[in-house]
Amino acid sequence: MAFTTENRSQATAHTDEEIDLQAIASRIKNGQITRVVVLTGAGISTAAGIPDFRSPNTGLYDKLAPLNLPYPEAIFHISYFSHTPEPFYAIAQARHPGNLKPTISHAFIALLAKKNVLHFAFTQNIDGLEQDMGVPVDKIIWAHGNWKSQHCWKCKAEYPEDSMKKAIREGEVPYCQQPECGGAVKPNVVFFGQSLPLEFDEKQKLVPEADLMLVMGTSLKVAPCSQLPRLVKEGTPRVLINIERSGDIGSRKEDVCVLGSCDDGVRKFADKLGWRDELEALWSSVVETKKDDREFEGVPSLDECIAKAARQMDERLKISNGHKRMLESHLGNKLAQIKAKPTMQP
Ligand code: CNA
Repeated sequence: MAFTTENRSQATAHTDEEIDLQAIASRIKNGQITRVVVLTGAGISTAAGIPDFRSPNTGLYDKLAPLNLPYPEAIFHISYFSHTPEPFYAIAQARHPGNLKPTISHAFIALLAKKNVLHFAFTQNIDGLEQDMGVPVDKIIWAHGNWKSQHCWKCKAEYPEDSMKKAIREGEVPYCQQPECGGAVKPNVVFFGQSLPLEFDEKQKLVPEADLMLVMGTSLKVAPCSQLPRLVKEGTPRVLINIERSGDIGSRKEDVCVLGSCDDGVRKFADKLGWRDELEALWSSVVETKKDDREFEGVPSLDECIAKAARQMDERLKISNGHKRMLESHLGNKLAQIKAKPTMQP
């Protein structure tokens, strides 16, 4: 990214990325940047204890191997869920955000709103931690939905919150209570193969209005959110804070890639903005007061849930193989009896 040569010569001890971030921070402070559009993904919540999808070894897709799914994404695909919801609910208790607290990266988005520079935020996350952190609900879209409500995937009837929590806590599939339906209940998260909320199309029109786009904690591999950074006008800076490079960020001269953890990245950005103390105070005030959801006390870890589900699926497979062998032998005996008995022939 090329800002002024003055910026660069003033801070020769700093990396290019720090100089660029400082230049952007100065433009926010002096009011040249007032419309920040944020796009976030699973990487802003890994520090809260929720694994992302694709990080090697720690990501959910690698952890799901013992379940022998047709492919890892199947657990979140609507066509797989519609006939086999068990694996989703087997791990749901460990992924439910009941007892999780927002990270300082969530707090940074809330602070942008407090400073009146948050134009709009798009999150692909379903944990709802932005809301817990106080990001105003009219400034954010949960593009992939969240866990805060649920309905039957088949007849779309609402399902009570307390029954849902009980099912998740026990690792059981909740079924619709409507007469003659019996469909599996699904939290209102968008599965692969489902449409995004209707307002997504409307909200994405806000992206070209941005005078800064901040992308955090996403591999930019899931469409259509992965396409949002391309809607930013040429000449407008895009800042990526992520462990690795993602999407096409870095391909434009105005792009800044701050590689490393999201929490370190936002702290660095807040230092340059002179907002660090305010950021830490805002975060602590929420984290210290957020009450644990007692329903989720002592739930097993994700690894324990996966190991248990793998054992159960193995058991079921043995049972269904047993049934198959029993049926085969039963049919074999019947056929032998039929062959042995003379039947009436014309
Ligand atoms: P992803 O494809 O797993 O990518 C995550 C990205 O974040 C990767 O590039 C990682 O390198 C990076 N990353 C991980 N931890 C950190 C960290 N601490 N600091 C900086 N970078 C980090 O996930 P995406 O969000 O890109 O994919 C979109 C999917 C993920 C959506 O459908 C979500 O619903 C889904 N998801 C959501 C959650 C959640 O709600 N917390 C968790 C897991 C997956």
